[in-house]
Amino acid sequence: MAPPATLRSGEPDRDTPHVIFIPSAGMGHLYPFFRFIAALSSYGVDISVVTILPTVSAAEADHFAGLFAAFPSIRRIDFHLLPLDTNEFPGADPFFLRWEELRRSAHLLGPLIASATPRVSTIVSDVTLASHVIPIAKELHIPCHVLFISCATMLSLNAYFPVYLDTKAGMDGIGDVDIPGVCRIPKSSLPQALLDLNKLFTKQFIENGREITKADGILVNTFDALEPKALATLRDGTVVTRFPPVFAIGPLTSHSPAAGERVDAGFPLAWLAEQPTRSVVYVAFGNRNAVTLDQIREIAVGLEASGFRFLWVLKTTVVDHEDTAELKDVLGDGFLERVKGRSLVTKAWVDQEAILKHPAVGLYLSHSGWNSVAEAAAYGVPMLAWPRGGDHRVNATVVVSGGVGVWMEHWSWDGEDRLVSGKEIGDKVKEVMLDAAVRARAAKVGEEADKALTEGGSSYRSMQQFVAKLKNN
Ligand code: UDP
Ligand code: G50
Repeated sequence: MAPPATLRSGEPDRDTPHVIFIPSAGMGHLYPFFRFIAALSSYGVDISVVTILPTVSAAEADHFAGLFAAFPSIRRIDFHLLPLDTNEFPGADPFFLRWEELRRSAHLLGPLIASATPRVSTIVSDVTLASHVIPIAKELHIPCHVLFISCATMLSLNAYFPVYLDTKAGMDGIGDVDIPGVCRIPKSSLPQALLDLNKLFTKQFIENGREITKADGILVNTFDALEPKALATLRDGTVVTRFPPVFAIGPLTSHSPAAGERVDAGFPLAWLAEQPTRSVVYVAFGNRNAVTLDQIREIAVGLEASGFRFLWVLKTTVVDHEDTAELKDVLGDGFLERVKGRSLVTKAWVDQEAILKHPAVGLYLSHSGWNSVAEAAAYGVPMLAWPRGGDHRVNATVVVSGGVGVWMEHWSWDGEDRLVSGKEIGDKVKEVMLDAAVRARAAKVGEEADKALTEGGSSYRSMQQFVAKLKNN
């Protein structure tokens, strides 16, 4: 998203806004932050980023280092967490625990923000920390924006869920949630944790949902043409009254290389470069494992049976540095040998955006994590959504309504011990790969995404409005 000439500035002057970013944990949360920071940095804004080291995963540490290397003028504000007694949360997800550590240390951010120079003019917080950061911002009389890393439909659920609890449930448990003006989310599509009000994630989600209504604005990684209804109803107060301004600034993408530009060097792009146009099924379920070993084996059967080339990014643990499994053990005897040449399976961190941008990719079999959906939308790659947990089913509703792809609603997700057979997976992959209508719809979404980001487009204008607001503070 290139800034307009009038906003491009040289040396920062005393009127230059200073934005302090407070990101959370997990690549799905850091990627949109880093992309937004990169976009904002070209608008002549002073930027500081609160950084917690060590990170939970190796990928997060690598990407923090990459951000500061690429943007030497961005200040790193080191932040040390108070120790958390993890025995309080047996079996909790390591990323949710980090969110909780951050939330419980958040009061220490106040002095850090107050003493930052030049004076902080706006805070941009991750949504997972919002209920702790917004009150601090209010105390300091500094405006606070929330960067919402999921879709606008999920934002509407986050904002409405506390209202839903106040008005109805609690007494007879959580049911379908009918978000005013947006859609009805069946109980079976809610993030699983929300069915249990005692879960750590649920407590955070409810507190954050209540507090984001008091933010000065919400930035969302989506665009008007993808989620017209959710955005319109959030903005007109139908979801909750007096909701803050919503800036739909997506799809957030990296700035180099430019869309359409081919970078075929390196792994696995060099391999992709040798494959015919739209011949490859890209398979990835996010930056952390979300699939059982038995299901991985069925996916392998399905991909092999589909007859198509595939590029499969396979993670076998939640945290990357614990992933020591050998692919040949995970996939079973002979699989890698049989598919060699026509396919690639890797456990490495890949540049997913470069993969989705590559013309050899014809389909993305995905867990429908929101960043992945936004990237597929940005590059017009059809998605076969197989939600695994959390917000994925809500995201998958947008995959369908927005035209990004199709969703296998009856395929099981985390916690349901039903295997989807290799035959079913293979048949569906084949069917969607050959479906010209699905491909055409996804391509149209890619065009809409381009339009949104180009001068005059909806996301471009939202970004300008946000920057103008920063400069007026
Ligand atoms: N990603 C990547 N390389 C990998 C794994 C993931 O670039 O090897 C990126 C992916 O492009 C996306 C993010 O990591 O931007 C994952 O976020 P998403 O919301 O899709 O899912 P999550 O991993 O949080 O479930
Ligand atoms: C991660 C996850 C499950 C999940 C979500 C994740 C979201 C995103 C929005 O990010 O729903 C969100 C809002 C408030 C909050 C946490 C997350 O407290 O594993 O559903």
